[in-house]
Amino acid sequence: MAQPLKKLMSCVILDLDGTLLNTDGMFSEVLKTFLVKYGKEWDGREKHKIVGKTPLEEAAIIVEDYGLPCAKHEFVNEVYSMFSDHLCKVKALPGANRLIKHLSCHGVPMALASNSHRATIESKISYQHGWKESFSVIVGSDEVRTGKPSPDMIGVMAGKAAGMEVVAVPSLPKQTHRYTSADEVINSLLDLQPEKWGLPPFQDWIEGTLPSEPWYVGGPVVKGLGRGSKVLGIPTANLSTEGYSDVLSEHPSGVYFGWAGLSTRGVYKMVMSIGWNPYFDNAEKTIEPWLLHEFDEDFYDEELHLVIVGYIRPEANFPSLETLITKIHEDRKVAERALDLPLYSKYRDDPYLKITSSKGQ
Ligand code: ADP
Ligand code: RBF
Ligand code: MG
Repeated sequence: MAQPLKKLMSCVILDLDGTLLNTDGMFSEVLKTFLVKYGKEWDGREKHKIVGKTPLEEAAIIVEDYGLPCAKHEFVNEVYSMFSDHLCKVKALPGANRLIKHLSCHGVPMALASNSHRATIESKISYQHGWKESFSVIVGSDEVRTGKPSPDMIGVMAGKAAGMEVVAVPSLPKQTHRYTSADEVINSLLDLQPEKWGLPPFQDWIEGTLPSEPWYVGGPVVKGLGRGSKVLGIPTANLSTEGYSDVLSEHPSGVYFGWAGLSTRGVYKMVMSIGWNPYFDNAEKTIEPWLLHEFDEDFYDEELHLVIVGYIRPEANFPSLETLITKIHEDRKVAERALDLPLYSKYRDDPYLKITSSKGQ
């Protein structure tokens, strides 16, 4: 039988801020510092309004909302000079380096289209190893007649207007509904499946898991919403997200696995969810490790340290509680099996799991 023709992508156009680079984080940092000068406090309330806006539009919103006694262009200039001092600290978002390396290794031409000015783009990416050489074309908003959403400059609407296939990666949580015109909305670049778009598939998945450099979270086990055992039959020893905003912003919400050390008991395999539990639509982000061991009793307040070694999938919504439970049990099996691989089992001996101090770091 004849196969339907698969649409082959010949090139990829990438957005920069909030897609490849964690510039949102930097924006808040700069604004906080800036507003203090005017005796104001940045509370993050503008975040939703300024995503995807040009710098002048952003400035207008902020100057107005905070009632700043300065002209918009002064604000832009000042914030921009502070930006340039912060650019070296901007981090690549999860999966950005992996994607760029993958596409360049396979000779897929890449372009970068950003609403920043060309010079700002150049300095932003100059701190990221190997990025500049990977793009055959870089276009800034000062180099086209009309910026996004016109197709001169690629955004979701712009990409569709130009007849392209568009994958959106919202940089703020719970925003999927704002990208209905995209062909797919994914939670982070880790979830991109290039083969869906006629591009070479990633080959770094191992038995249903994506290995990562290990990362560390710990603290006393806190009370959750009392749902894990009662509603799902799956207890999760919740950790407080306080003090972990940096680590958490570096890692997308999702299902992860690794090793868990309990101060008085030992080291166990662990599978966990981090995020807003779309099925329950939590208001707060939670860290919920399920230790893969039968315990005879609760261990609230006990010190729990986690070494997270890989990723399994994004958090998802489910049509029923049963399907959610079935999926979590699948995650458990994936984690249990993977943690026996030498690649992951070696972290069982990580000193972070042998807790000696009373407080997690
Ligand atoms: P909560 O909403 O307070 O987190 P859960 O129903 O999720 O309540 O139950 C979690 C508690 O159950 C943990 O804090 C821990 O004390 C206990 N517990 C017992 N067995 C396990 C396990 N295998 N993994 C995680 N927690 C467990
Ligand atoms: N909740 C969701 O709403 N969507 C998920 O995809 C999801 N995946 C999970 C995966 C694992 C391994 C675990 C332990 C939990 C997951 N949960 C998910 C979280 C679950 O909703 C949470 O543990 C309960 O709400 C109890 O607080
Ligand atoms: Mg819990």
